[in-house]
Amino acid sequence: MQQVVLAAMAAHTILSTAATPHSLVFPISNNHSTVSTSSFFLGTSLKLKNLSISAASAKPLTVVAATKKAVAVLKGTSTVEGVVTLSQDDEGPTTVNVRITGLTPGEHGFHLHEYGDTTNGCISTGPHFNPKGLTHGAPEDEVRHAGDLGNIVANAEGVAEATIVDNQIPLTGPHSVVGRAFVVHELADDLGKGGHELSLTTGNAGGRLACGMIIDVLLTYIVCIRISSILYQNQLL
Ligand SMILES: [Cu+2]
Ligand SMILES: [Zn+2]
Repeated sequence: MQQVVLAAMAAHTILSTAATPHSLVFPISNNHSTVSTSSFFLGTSLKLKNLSISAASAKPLTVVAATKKAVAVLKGTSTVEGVVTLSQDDEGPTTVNVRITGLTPGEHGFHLHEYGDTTNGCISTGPHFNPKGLTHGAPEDEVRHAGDLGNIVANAEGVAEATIVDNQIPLTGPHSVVGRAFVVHELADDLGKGGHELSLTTGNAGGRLACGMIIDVLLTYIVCIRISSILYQNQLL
């Protein structure tokens, strides 16, 4: 529940500070949003899905080309934590804003891993997101995992801030990264060029310090309002 609250706070911040106007059109055509958050919000997403379908049948749906936004709150077993926000205009590249604290100064591998599952800690997020079945590489390489976002660099205070623009991590469509997870690593990613036995799978980036599932901002916001209203109606708030 703490993660839901954190995500809601992050979602609220993004929605209230967004430069572009937001359309409150539920992403009905975007099936993955509902599917990917179903484990997170249990039955509530089902209610939302039904709501959206009845709303769609009541009046014609206007499809608005809008900026898609997502967020991930990264946590681990150490003091490392952070927030990552993603935005994508239409079919363009995805812009990723990263702020992670509690790191040792220097480079840390930063990847998008396949699963949003953190049941057994960051190990449950699986391997790097790799829909094309390629080997590990640098973000600018032709041959890379889609999830290979290179390194982020922590300053002397242990804070890493970065803005990454990438074409292989869309927020919609069959290769959408919503529901997957970011992972920040203990060591630098050698970008596939270190000659280590792990270079071509993980970049030999060492342990997983913190991780967090990528969630749809607008959907989370709507779900959290709905949960709040249910709690209020039942006099639990
Ligand atoms: Cu990784
Ligand atoms: Zn990789």
